[in-house]
Amino acid sequence: ALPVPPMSIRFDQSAGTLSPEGPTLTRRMSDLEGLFRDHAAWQKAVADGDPVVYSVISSPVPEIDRELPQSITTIQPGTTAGELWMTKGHQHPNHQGEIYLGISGRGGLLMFDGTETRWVEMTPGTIGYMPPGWAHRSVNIGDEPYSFLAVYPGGAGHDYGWVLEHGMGLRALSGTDGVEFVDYVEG
Ligand code: S6P
Ligand code: ZN
Repeated sequence: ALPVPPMSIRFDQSAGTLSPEGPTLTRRMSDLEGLFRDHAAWQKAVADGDPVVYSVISSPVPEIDRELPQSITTIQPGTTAGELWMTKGHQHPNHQGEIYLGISGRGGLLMFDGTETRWVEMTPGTIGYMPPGWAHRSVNIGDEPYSFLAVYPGGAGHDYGWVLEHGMGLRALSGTDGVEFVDYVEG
């Protein structure tokens, strides 16, 4: 990855693009294996068209030490057996902090340090802060796409295995009065 000059980066919300742009990523249901509590419902959703659950567009700032890359994640609204659609979730291997800024829609930021779970509700304008050592997952709690900006240390890395192994403490389900939380293991 090459260094980039000082620049302005434009987010076009209706087109869903950043310019200049960096890598983009699309995560479908099939990419979320082992994350939903109801495995059969997950399998059925994969067989049933394998919908896009979220996408991530990035600026060209490289993911290397001392840089500050940014990306915008958009999670589609939906549930799988009552569990709200979400990102895979990860831990930064070298325990570095990160910030999110809510852009549109309604979401939540679930954080887990291996012992405690915290939930931060995210609406447009909310800055969510993830201290070093807190794994994080984003959840769409509304009925429209939920988008947020992430700014993170370029050397932070993404450990997805940590979440597969330790979970996130709680799961976010769609309840009659909004979000309902259940224990991660028992569901
Ligand atoms: C990166 C930051 C976000 C996520 C994105 C997708 O540190 O936290 O850009 O990568 O929201 O989530 P995930 O868990 O699939 O990487
Ligand atoms: Zn992160």
